[in-house]
Amino acid sequence: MPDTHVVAERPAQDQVATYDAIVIGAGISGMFMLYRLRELGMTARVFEAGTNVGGTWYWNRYPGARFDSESWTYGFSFSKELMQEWDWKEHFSPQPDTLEYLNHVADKFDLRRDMQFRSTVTAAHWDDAANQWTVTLESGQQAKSRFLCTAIGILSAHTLPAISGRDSFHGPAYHPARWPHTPVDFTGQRVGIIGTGATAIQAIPEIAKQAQQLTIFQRRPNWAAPLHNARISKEEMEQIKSHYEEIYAHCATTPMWFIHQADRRNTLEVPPDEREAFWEKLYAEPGFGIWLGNFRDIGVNEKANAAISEFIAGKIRQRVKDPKVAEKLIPKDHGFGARRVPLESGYFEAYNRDNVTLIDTLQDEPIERITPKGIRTTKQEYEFDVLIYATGFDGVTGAFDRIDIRGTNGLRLKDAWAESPRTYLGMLAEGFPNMLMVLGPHTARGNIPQAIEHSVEFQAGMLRFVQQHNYTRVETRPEQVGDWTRTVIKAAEKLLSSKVDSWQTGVNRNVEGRAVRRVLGYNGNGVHFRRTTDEVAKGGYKELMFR
Ligand code: NA7
Repeated sequence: MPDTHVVAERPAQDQVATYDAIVIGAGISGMFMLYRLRELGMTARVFEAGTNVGGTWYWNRYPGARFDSESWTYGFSFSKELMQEWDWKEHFSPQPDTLEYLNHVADKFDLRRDMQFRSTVTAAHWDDAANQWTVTLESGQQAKSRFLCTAIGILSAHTLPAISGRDSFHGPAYHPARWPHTPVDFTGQRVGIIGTGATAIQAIPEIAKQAQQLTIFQRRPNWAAPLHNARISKEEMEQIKSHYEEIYAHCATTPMWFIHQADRRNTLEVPPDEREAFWEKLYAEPGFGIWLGNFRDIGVNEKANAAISEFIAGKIRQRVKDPKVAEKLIPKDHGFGARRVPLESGYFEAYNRDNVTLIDTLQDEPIERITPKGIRTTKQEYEFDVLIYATGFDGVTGAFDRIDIRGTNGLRLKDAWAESPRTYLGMLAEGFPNMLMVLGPHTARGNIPQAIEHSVEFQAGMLRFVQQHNYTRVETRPEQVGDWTRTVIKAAEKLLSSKVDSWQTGVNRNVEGRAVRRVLGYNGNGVHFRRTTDEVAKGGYKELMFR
């Protein structure tokens, strides 16, 4: 994207500018937060590490990157005009189109005027006497604000593999979340990729088409199901536009804010033939239906989960020609849906190509080290021209950990959350006044932009309340934080996903101290979450303390 738009000017180094609010991050969260702050008449500054807006869709430019959620439920819904003027081209938008959309939003609402790019926030310290935050950037520049809005995303702190020799490789090595801005040409290249999460599952079929040889180092396989993407015709888009209100209203009634609603029946109550037919239908349909529109007990009942897992395993066996490779691609340590289900477009068929090799690093050939030439396993050294570390993220709390955030009495957020995050609704943290989190830990997520809009609307309402009463400070009550933390932990207890290592349970062995599972999101029903926040707002925010 061109960086020629009007952007906020930097103040001279020795000036400390003061704003009503500072927003960290210019992704979907930060963009909408800025829009609402302006409406409230507040002065605001957005600091963003990248060179333009887009967040996740700015950084993740790897081949095959796209939505796994229906495009037409994934845009902003706050502006009817915006919804009517934007045409999604595909049911599951590819990254370049999504970034174009977000740039369109930034242009339309002239958002960049209050944004400063190439500005990584390294610290945010609360001054109790002044009721103010001081934010420090990597450059040393500082700014002050009454409110601090963290809009830093749940998957923004990317992690490289903690494998010895990692930096010794002579060729280019890329993490998908720091992909070059010009396309990488893999023609004639020997490519090695570590990781088989949602990112790799999107990238592998695309890279396989180009590379001379693609070698995939898989530690644990993931259950994946077909995306079934398609272009959206003009007529279809018109049809979608005329139904936006119903579509978004419908999403608001589902637990994860997607179009998919779980089937009310329990798996094993349904006769096997009928069950198979239902699963065949879901497997042939686009999107998350096979996961979120499945029988309601597949995520909590071991036997039900074993049945759907066996169905999906059968599909993998059908699609992958070499039975040994197929077996390696079938997860054995967790059931279908217990980790976020990656949606794929020809992923399993990629293993039928002559130029693709799967190395099972758990069962067959553990990686010993990365070498100047490539990757050495316990069996041999593989030589590569390019390496890709599709090794994921320090999810949810990782981006917070990378900023030195200090609240009252110098309390470090990282210490306060060492064992578990402690928040109220995932939006306010105990001991951190005037810090508002969009997509903070323990909030409801699901369909991310809808979660963002809901969260920003709640926070904007709260700020309006602050203005109306001439308050300067808002914070949580410890008892509310305790109650909410217990609610969140209880909601996760019965889920099979809580018993599996993943970024969602906070496990990332590439990061020190991240080997223990934690609950990082609110896994209850999104409908209940909306009700709870609406009641807090209607009741005059009695759960919060104002001064
Ligand atoms: P994921 O889903 O966390 O996947 C990361 C992958 O990298 C996963 O297969 C890991 O294996 C593997 N990994 C990580 N570290 C290593 C090391 N050191 N050695 C070998 N293999 C490793 O991240 P993604 O980027 O794919 O997707 C993140 C989310 O983005 C996704 O859920 C969507 O919501 C969008 P493991 O499974 O840990 O054995």
